[in-house]
Amino acid sequence: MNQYEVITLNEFILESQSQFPQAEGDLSHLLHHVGTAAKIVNREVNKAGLVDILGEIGTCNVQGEDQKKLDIFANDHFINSLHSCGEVCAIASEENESFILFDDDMARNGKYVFLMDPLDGSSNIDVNVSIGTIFSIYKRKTKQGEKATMEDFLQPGTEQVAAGYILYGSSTMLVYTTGQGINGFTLDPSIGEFCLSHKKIKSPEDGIIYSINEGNYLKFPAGVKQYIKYCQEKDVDTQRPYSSRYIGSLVSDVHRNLLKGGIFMYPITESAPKGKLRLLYECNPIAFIIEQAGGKATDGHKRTMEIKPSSLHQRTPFYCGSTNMVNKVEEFIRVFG
Ligand code: AHM
Ligand code: MG
Repeated sequence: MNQYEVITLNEFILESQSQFPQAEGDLSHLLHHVGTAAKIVNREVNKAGLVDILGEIGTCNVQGEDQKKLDIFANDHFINSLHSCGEVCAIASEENESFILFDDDMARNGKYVFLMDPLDGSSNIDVNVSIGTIFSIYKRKTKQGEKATMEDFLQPGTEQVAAGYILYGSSTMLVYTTGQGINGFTLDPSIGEFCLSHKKIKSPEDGIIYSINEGNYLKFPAGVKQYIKYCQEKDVDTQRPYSSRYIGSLVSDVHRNLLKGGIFMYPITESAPKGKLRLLYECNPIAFIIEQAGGKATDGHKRTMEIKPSSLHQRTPFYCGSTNMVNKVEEFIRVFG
């Protein structure tokens, strides 16, 4: 690659596919459609302040949270785009109580199920702060041609064939993995293409950033409180005190920590005894990305991707980021609970 060569997302996807002669191109086709949907959502996110698309639409999603107009827009666009690509037989979304079954002939033959949080960090929309989309792709368990069932969705994260996120930030980025490391693409608005900008991202083993909603401090388990204290203590060798950074948008917090080194934590609290974040379409895809970058993602005790899911909107506590930092908080949880 010379210094002037630009590799677009689509070129990269095709090039990666060509390294696997047995690949049929269906996953590539699907990823291409994810990129297209991301561009359309990005366009709306960018003009959200200009048109009357901000604010709540007055309905609630399945978690009882207010839905924003952009959430719905993103949800609809991803669903439509993935339906039309024909590779996906069903979709599960944070915004829909049960999964959406595509029951036409073409989609029934789709090999994959797609899970997503179409617009994560939605409390940030109205205030022009970064938000994201998270997605996770599995091969279906049921046979092609049959109707997809819940069994297709309730697979452990270790079975993911691809996962990624789109970050709508100061620039828009798409980061994804198919299990061969992770790569990041930045949207060049002048040509309307995602271009390879972050090749083979590696998570630093250590970091000096911790990200957690400290407003919940009093409700945290003792081990997490102790770990926060550890982060704040002075120690020259480990460069403590660490910096506290929390955007309140999982994608943005994880992306920053992935590039700079750090830990993101969303523990159980008294009011959320199972944690807040959803296993299937928030934690598993992020865990796949983080692990592919050499980092670690757990529920405080065990590997996130090995949790056997029992329901679509299942929640889990989540600790992810630089391996040594995640090991450290696990140590505190083991000792103090
Ligand atoms: P959302 O999917 O409803 O936007 O909620 C998920 C978000 C994550 O992006 C973020 O890490 C977390 O919720 C923030 O929660 P809190 O405001 O409790 O800190
Ligand atoms: Mg979310």
